[in-house]
Amino acid sequence: MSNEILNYDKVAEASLAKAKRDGAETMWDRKAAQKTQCGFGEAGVCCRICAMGPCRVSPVPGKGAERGICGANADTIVARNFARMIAGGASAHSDHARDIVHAMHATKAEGPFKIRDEAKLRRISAEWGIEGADTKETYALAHELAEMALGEFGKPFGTQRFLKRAPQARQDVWEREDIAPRAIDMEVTTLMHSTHMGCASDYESIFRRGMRTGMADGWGGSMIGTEFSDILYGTPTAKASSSNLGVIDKDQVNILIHGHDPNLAEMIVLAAENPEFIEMAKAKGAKGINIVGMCCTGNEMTMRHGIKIAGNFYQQEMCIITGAIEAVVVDVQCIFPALPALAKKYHTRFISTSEKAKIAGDMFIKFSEATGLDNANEIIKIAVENFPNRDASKVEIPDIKQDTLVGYSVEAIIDHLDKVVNTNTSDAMGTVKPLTDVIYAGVIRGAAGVVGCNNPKVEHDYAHVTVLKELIKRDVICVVTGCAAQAAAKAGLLTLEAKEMCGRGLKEVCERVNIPPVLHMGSCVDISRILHLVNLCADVKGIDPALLPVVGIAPEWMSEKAVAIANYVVGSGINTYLGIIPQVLGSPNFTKLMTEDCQEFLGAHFVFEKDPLVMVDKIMVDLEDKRTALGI
Ligand code: BF8
Ligand code: SF4
Repeated sequence: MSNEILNYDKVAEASLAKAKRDGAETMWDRKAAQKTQCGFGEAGVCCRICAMGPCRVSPVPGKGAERGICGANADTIVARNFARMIAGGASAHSDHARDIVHAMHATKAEGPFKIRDEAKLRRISAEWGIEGADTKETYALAHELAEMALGEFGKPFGTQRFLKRAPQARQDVWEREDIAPRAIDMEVTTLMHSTHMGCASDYESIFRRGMRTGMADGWGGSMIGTEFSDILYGTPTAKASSSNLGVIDKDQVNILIHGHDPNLAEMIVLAAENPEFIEMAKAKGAKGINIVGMCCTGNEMTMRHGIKIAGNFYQQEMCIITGAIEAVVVDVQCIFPALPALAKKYHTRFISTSEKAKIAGDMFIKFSEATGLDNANEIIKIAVENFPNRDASKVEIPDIKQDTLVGYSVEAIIDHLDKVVNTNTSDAMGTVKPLTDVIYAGVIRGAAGVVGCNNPKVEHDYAHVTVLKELIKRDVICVVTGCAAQAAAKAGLLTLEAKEMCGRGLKEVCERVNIPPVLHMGSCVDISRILHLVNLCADVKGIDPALLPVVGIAPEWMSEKAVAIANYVVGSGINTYLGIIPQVLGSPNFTKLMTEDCQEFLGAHFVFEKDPLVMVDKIMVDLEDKRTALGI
């Protein structure tokens, strides 16, 4: 096992050494077993869309087979493979959102699924044109809005309702280029159809359809997921939390919540407050119940409740290896199928809860809105009863944790800006204008959304943290979500003290507004919060967001969801920097379309750059070019 790429992370070394002692297999062992990864797959030129194949065309033009059996060339094969990743990613985000909407449809005043942000319910209802949004009875309105939202997935006509949030100039681009997404399911289905054997072969046409499907994710599924979760569980406000494996407490019953959908996790957090369970835990010899989060379920719960962050994607095995987790509870997405077998090396119970993500190997407890709180109670009981089974000789929790600030929804950011504006000027309150103003004034040179996963192709967290540190040093304010946010949390960047790492301008802004230079905006569906924020800033000036000095960055991405995200960010006019090269290089034409040509019709493009320091240099040139073009 090569540990070179783990050097950056101090937790990893000890944790993996312990795994070895315990005879536990990790992702690093499996990565080594994979040996050299397939060059055809890496270049995107392997096609197994039909059973005449698999066909592999040459990743190097002019060498070897140039076409599959049906005649598809590298351009078509690469475009189709890439498009199908977008379809996978858009489906995952959007189907998650649909479950949130169903939960909203099941709300009742007497709970446990109830409306917690009524003002937002009424605001979104008014935005979507529901008559009587101000006056209707809360739950009648919630059910009406939920039904309307379900229509966004399958309505036969029209485009996504949230598109109207963008400035007119951007909406015009979408209309002109025919990338305004229609019903979410329709976009995914159409894309799967287009990329079926013997359908579209024109790579640009496939790219555009992929882009529209990505847009259905960002402005449809993800935005619905975020906004409706806020209505159900509360819009996040700034709060303190802590992060890294050290948040696991050897004296308590530790429950790890992992995945993406907050519906069950909310019930678990609610149920864990029950004094009966605390007493039960004490009777078993524990001091209490400690819920810790991972991946985006962790992000959802830290944003709304300050739940401690055990780590990001690549630490999911390390949590179990501490030997101190009584139960791992998972919902959907980014969960290693390896976890149940790893859990069996310890006393840990592994509980999967979604039929969409039933994971073989230990327990399955079927979650539904009707039984949600009962499911949560059962899970907590299992965890508490498992505490005495813990083997003290196997417990080793790295003594590393970092205080962190979380909870920066768009509303929370505006709230912080208001507090400054209110005391110092007569500017309008309740807007992002002060943020746009400091960018235009040059105090801040620009803004970056840093998002996405971990990937064993690179040093873990190194790219995230390097990009963030270098950008804030250069007065670029950063917002983060997903596993990038958790990397930032562990590195101490989500603190007020991190202002000391900033350039002079950003430091002053952090001091005046009382915010960290890197703001945790939530889970990966919450990249829709970033979209909303950027579009509000553009709206202040009445311009296309493509003109703003703003970039999107995914330094260590790995999932199909990240591909969908990158597409909707570019489609929204924001240049997007990818630290992991997507599997498209087998088609120089498609690569050029992504990295250059699409600039012409979308006003934005992708940039592939593995080296985070070189990436930052490129980003600074990009931001300064945008500033020059704006005359600021
Ligand atoms: O949706 S950043 S590894 S946890 S895919 Fe997964 Fe990637 Fe993490 Fe969240 Ni997003
Ligand atoms: Fe081969 Fe064409 Fe079938 Fe793909 S669709 S597997 S290239 S024959």
